[in-house]
Amino acid sequence: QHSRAHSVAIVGAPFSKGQKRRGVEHGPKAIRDAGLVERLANLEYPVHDFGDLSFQHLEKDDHFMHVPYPRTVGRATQLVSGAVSRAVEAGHTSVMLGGDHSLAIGSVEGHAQQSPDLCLIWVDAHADINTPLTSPSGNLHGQSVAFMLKELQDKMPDVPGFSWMKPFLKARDLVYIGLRDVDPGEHVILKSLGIQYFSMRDIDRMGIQRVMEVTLDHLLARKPRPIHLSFDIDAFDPALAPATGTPVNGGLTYREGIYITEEIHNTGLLSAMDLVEVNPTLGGGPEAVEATATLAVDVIASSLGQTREGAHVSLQEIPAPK
Ligand code: NNH
Ligand code: MN
Ligand code: MN
Ligand code: MN
Repeated sequence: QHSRAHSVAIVGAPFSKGQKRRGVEHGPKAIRDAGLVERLANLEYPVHDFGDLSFQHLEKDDHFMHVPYPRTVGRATQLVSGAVSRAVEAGHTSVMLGGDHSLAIGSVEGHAQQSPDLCLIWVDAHADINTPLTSPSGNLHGQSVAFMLKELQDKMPDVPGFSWMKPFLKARDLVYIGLRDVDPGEHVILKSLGIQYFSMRDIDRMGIQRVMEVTLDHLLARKPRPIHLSFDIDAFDPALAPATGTPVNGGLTYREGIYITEEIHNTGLLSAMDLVEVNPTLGGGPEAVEATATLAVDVIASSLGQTREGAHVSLQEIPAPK
């Protein structure tokens, strides 16, 4: 199956207050500097770069329990939601560049406003499904999915800043790939809601080909519907993606990561994606940062149809000498 060539909207989200390490707000610039727009232009898409959103930093934003910056993060996610919703409404495939992963609350919610039947593929070392009551760190980037899920509604306190949204996603419409650092509270949530996930151990056992077959079957067998891909760069092994806030050993290989995105592209159903947690102030130097940002560009280009086997869009025949 193959989709019509959608236009692509790039939405930069330079924001870092969903976690405690500054620098991830420079992720959008690092990814653009690694040649994102040029690489997508090679795919013959019309690319609209909408630039960076500008986030307000609220003066008075006290902790909620041990959760820092709840109102600032709530506002930021609301802004992202509006931008992604408008991009999808205008017919673009939305590409949100983070920033930290709390922004996905806004990105997936905004996408869901336009496509209420969407499904979500979360590629990450972490499950990001803590509630404020289970979170060891308090950081909102480790809680994004908990804000989305209908099944967790009565487990979530009213976090200041988030009254603009309601849970909109069912647990069966979500699949995780790449998990290897799951907190105890997250594990009980994954198990009690029966969420489909593939940890790195599952990838070791089954192979990435089978993982993608089961993932897409789980989400699309009943009916084809729009896909949201939320890709945390820390899903990759730290050897490949060192410039990120919480690296965890034993991550995806380059080929596993690209196979995931190729398979998602081949459904023709990708309608919005996030690429988050590239932090150019970490990783130990310019080479590490460039490697991480280039990898981010590879993930985005592959999600949007760049293939390893090559392609011929405007060429129909083998040229012969006259
Ligand atoms: N699970 C931890 C927490 O809740 C870490 C989350 N960190 C991430 N998530 N980078 O993708 O804080
Ligand atoms: Mn994450
Ligand atoms: Mn992560
Ligand atoms: Mn294609």
